[in-house]
Amino acid sequence: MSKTIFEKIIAREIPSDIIYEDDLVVAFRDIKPQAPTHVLLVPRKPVPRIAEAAAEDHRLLGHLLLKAAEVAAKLGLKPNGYRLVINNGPDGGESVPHLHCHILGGRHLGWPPG
Ligand code: DGP
Repeated sequence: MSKTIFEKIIAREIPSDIIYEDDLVVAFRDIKPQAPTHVLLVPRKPVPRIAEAAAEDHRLLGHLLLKAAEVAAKLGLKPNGYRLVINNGPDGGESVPHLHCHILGGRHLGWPPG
């Protein structure tokens, strides 16, 4: 299987603005920001999408969410709030088949999403 663009970012094979990493996840700025702050938090393990996550990913998924909140706070988003988004499949708007959590903030975000 060929590497996803996010695996290449994680491996430093292509450049990106990495703002956090640990043994399980990596966070970097989205190349096409949809808000003043737009960061992607991805597991190092190439789980294609949340629908493909397995019971063994339990700890990884918990870690991902806790780190999303931590990274959002580090980015100064905690006082005004922010949104976490995980797109799944064509109708969900998924374009990269490597699980990622969008962290969006810095402006008021409308609801419902488009
Ligand atoms: P999604 O549509 O949920 O699969 O989101 C994929 C996001 O990935 C999208 O907001 C743009 C971002 N993206 C795609 N290619 C790159 C890249 O090469 N570098 C960075 N930093 N972000 C990328």
